[in-house]
Amino acid sequence: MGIAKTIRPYHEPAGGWGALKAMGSALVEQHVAVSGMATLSRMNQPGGFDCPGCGWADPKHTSPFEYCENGGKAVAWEATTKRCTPEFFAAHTVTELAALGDYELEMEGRLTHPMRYDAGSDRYLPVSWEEAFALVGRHLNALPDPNMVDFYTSGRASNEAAFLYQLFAREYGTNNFPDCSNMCHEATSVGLPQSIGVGKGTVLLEDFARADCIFIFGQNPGTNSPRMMSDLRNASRRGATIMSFNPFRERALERFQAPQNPVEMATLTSTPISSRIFQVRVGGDVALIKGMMKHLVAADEAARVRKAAPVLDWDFIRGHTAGIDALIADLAATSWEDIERKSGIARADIETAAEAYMQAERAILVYGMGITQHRHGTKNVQQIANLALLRGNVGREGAGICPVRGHSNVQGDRTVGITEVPSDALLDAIEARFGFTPPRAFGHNVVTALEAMLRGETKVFIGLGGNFAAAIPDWQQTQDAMRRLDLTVHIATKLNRSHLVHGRDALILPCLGRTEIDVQASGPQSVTVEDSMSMVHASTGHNPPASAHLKSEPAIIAGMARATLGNRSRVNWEALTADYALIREDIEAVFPIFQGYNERIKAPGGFHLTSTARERIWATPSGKANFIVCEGLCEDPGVSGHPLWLTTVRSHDQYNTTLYSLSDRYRGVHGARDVIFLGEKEMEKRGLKPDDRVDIVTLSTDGIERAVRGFRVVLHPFPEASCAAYYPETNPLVPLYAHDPQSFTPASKGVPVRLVKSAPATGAK
Ligand SMILES: Nc1nc2c(c(=O)[nH]1)N[C@H]1C(S)=C(S)[C@@H](COP(=O)(O)OP(=O)(O)OC[C@H]3O[C@@H](n4cnc5c(=O)[nH]c(N)nc54)[C@H](O)[C@@H]3O)O[C@H]1N2
Ligand SMILES: Nc1nc2c(c(=O)[nH]1)N[C@H]1C(S)=C(S)[C@@H](COP(=O)(O)OP(=O)(O)OC[C@H]3O[C@@H](n4cnc5c(=O)[nH]c(N)nc54)[C@H](O)[C@@H]3O)O[C@H]1N2
Ligand SMILES: [Mo]
Repeated sequence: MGIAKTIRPYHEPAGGWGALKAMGSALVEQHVAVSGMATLSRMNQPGGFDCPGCGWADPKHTSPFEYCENGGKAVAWEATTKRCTPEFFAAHTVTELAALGDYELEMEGRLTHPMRYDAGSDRYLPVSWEEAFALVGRHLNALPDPNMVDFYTSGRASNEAAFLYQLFAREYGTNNFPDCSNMCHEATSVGLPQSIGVGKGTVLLEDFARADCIFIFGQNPGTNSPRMMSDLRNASRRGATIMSFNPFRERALERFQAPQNPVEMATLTSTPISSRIFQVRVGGDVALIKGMMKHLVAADEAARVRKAAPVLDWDFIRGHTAGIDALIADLAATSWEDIERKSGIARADIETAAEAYMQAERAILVYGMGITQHRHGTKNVQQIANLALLRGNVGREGAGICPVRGHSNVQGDRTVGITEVPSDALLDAIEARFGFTPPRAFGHNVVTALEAMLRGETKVFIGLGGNFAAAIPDWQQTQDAMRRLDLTVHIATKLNRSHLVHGRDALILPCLGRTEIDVQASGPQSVTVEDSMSMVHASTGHNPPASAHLKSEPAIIAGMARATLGNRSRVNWEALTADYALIREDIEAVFPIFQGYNERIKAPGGFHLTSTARERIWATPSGKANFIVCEGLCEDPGVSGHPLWLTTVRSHDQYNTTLYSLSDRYRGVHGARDVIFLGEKEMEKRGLKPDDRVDIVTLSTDGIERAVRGFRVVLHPFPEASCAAYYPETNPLVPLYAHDPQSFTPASKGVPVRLVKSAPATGAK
């Protein structure tokens, strides 16, 4: 496709008619035009299902229009009438399928039968559920050590499925729970407990209606949590100050036309969202936030001299926190010159942002993957906490820290026990309830799981949803390691890359989706999920299952558990599968915060799992909230010189590794994903012009070459020393070693790279 067709700048606001049109075409493309609309009307409603898209909260589940363009795409994707049947698998070898793109694989539609890999014909062949479960049992029971198995979870699994899954793995004997969260908000789960004693956000949706100021760091709400746009729009219309910090000028951070608002739609007007977007350099957030804090401290000092009202909340700082002196000393030792150079933002601009923050009585600090997916991800998160604590913006109405979670139940999965570092309290409670002794040794996260696979120690991989092989970093090495496994098992709704990067034995186990009716022995079942604001609520599917051969996730887990553990199990798997209310009783017994679980989910909107920090109770060893100093400003002190930092981002038309189309409307890219966004200065430095083809090469420190080739240069107003390209196509560039040392989050938003003009052969497309 020529450049004119590929690159077409988008001048409209985010949302609006463009969003409605895009949702309509997603429904048509998936052949669900009529039933899809009926399905959508039940989304996020009482008695309906929870949107399988993002983890943003819902306003009490009462408005008839609680869905958005990308939620609509997620539902259409699941409710599609297309089917990926045994006939399809019979017609293609796995080698042939592996040559297809990710978009093409999932476009085959919903999986209909359990399938087992047959090496002789290089095909997946149908297998009965009983044989599939027995195969899992045989492999697991043949291993000398349960820690040779990894139990991966993707964050769409319900609380009920996730709880059963961890129970199965722990009774089998391992805490190996690599989780999509390890590549996502782990820096939050590790960083915030050190700062404020809890690894989750501290705000509720109603706080957005009261905040005077909302800062958004490294998060793209118009694409990844579009229901948040109505909260931002309302805040903007009330006069709250919104400012964003992002290398991209994301359209939805600029202006938004609410598809639900008849006046904006009819008059083609929109609401401005951010009063300023500060285009921070990739990896420049520590510098940026230190700059803001430096200004706050200076302004406070000046106010003290003038005997004016203090800028810092000293009552809060003295009564509730520890570590302020070290923080102030570090800020004093950090020069404005370094702050400007590293963040790419002028001092005056940083001061403007800090002034807006100072003037707000109540501020919310929102952040996403632009903050967490760095080598200093944990430190990044903690700088946001520092900024909040300086003005007592935690545990007050209209104020707080708001990490925006990814998958719709990633937070819930962690709450109900998917963790590789279980507390004694959790293990004791499991033992007390079920009577088996769970293992105490900590297990694998994503990075350590991959390292163990590379060393050949791991033999079996089981995936509860997700697309592990595509989501992980360093494909060249890591996918090879996956191919050497004895058995790979994937519980999935659609065919994806992970099913083709398989072990010697391999199973694809197709499951019901969230939109579908789930009937078990006691009748139709509901599941529960927890959103980004810690609200727990029920989700009930209404569509007929995509195939009569599907099983629910809890039933599949129970089937594997029974086949593996047999009579030695202390868990009544059959009873739990027959009635999910019994699973919730078990969850409540193990986690007392779920007290009254089955009753409380009957309330529309569900119930809130209280957060201690919200009550200003600090569950830290010191009993105080902690200011935590980040030494220096650098992403990666090991990298010398001034490299170009690559960030890997989502387009508007993808859900993680699922591609809805090859376009990215708001950023003006159509029909192509092999592009690299580059600012004018960085292009000039390299003698590049738009449409040139380049190879992107990682500045690896382990001597291994990591490159992707023939990427098309797109001129974009991007900051210096920074560039961006799409995930997952650029995952081969992210070295496994390049992770945050504390949270082990791969640094997929900060890869040091160089660009090389592509050889003509790869360039001529
Ligand atoms: N439609 C849709 N919804 C989704 C998803 C999806 O793929 N599609 N994914 C779900 C999941 S699992 C997650 S985790 C969330 C992800 O949602 P987001 O957190 O929004 O994730 P990204 O789009 O990867 O990146 C976020 C933003 O960070 C910016 N950024 C990149 N590098 C930096 C940096 O160094 N500093 C700063 N300040 N900003 C930076 C990018 O330009 C981008 O605007 O969304 C969830 N919801
Ligand atoms: N370079 C780079 N890498 C990244 C990121 C990045 O920004 N840059 N982001 C990271 C993040 S934030 C995340 S969360 C991970 C995502 O990693 P994953 O969660 O592993 O990946 P997804 O793409 O969300 O998984 C999609 C697959 O899930 C299956 N699926 C969908 N719905 C269901 C269901 O209801 N049940 C079951 N059992 N299966 C279902 C389908 O088969 C589909 O193909 O990727 C991470 N990797
Ligand atoms: Mo995520």
